[in-house]
Amino acid sequence: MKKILVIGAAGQIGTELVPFLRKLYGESNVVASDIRDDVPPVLKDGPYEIIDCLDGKRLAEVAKAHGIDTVYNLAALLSAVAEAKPQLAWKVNMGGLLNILEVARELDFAVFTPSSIGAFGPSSPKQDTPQDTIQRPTSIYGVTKVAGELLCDYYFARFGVDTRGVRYPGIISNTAKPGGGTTDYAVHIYYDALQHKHYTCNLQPGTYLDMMYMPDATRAAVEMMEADPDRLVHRNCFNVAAMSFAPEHICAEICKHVHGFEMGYSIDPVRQAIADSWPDRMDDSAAREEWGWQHEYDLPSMTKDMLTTLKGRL
Ligand code: AKB
Repeated sequence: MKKILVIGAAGQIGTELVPFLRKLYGESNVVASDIRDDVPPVLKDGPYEIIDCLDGKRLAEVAKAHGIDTVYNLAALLSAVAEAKPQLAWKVNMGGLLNILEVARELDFAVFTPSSIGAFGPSSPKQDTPQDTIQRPTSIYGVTKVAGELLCDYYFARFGVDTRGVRYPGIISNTAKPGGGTTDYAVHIYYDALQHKHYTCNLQPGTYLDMMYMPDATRAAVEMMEADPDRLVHRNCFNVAAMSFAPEHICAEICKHVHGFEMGYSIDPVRQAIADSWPDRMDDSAAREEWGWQHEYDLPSMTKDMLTTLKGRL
C-alpha cells in the first residue's frame, strides 16, 4: 500500500486531490500538508501536517515519521500572482521543488510535480503545440515551470529519483477557487452566472486556452504516478489536454442553462499578455501513447456538471 504526502494541499487542486487519493489508497495512507493550520476541513479527514516546502528538515521529519513513498508537490505561485511577485515565485516554485527533490533523493520517494501550459512561450507553436518543441516562456511562472521540468529530469537521470509530471491546462473546479492564475476566469464565470447572471471577463474574446475539468486533472496525476515506468519516454512534462475554448464559447455554453446570462469584458493587461504567450491547444499524443491518457469531460459535459453541482451548493 502506498504512503502518500501531498504538499501545498490547501489550494485548488489539493482540496480535491487529497479526498480522491484517500478514496483510492485509504484515509490513513494519505497525509495532507500545507503551510498553515486553518485549511479546508476536508484535509483533516485524515492525517494533516504543517509543512513549509522551504523547510527541508521539517519535510524530511514528516516523510520519515509517516514512511512516505510518494509526494505530490502542489506548492507553487500561479502565473498572475507570480508576475506581481517574481522573486517570491522563484523562491517558492524552485526553492520548494529543490528541497523536495533533495529529501526524495535521501529518503527514496517518488515525486509528482505539475508543470503547465505556462511552460510554453510566444515562440512555441500555438496550435497542436507538440510535446517536444521550443520553450522560451516570457512569464516568471513559465520560467519556473521549464526549469522545474528540467530539474526533475536531472534528478531522475543523475540520482534515480522517480520524478513525474504533466503540463496542466487551466483547471476548472467547484470546491476551492483558484488563486492568482491566468485561466481563473473560467472558474469564476460559473459562480457569477448563478449568483448574478452577469460576468466581467478579464481576457479578450478570441483568447483560446486549453482547459480541463478537475475530475480529469486529479485522475491524470494518479494515472501518471501509476504508469509503467518502462513505457515512459518523457517523465516530467507530459502535455495533457481535454478542451480548448475562448471566453465567448464558455459564455455561450452557460447561456444554454442560465437564462438571461450576459458577459462583459474588462481586460487585465497582465493576464492578457500571459494568455497571449500560451498555446491555443496542445497536442497530448505522447501522454495518450505512453500511459494511456484519455480525458472524459468536454465543454458541454463540464458545464452541465459545474452548474448542477454549484446550484446545489450556492
Ligand atoms: C495559471 O493560470 O496560472 C494556471 C496554469 C494554467 O498553470 N492555471
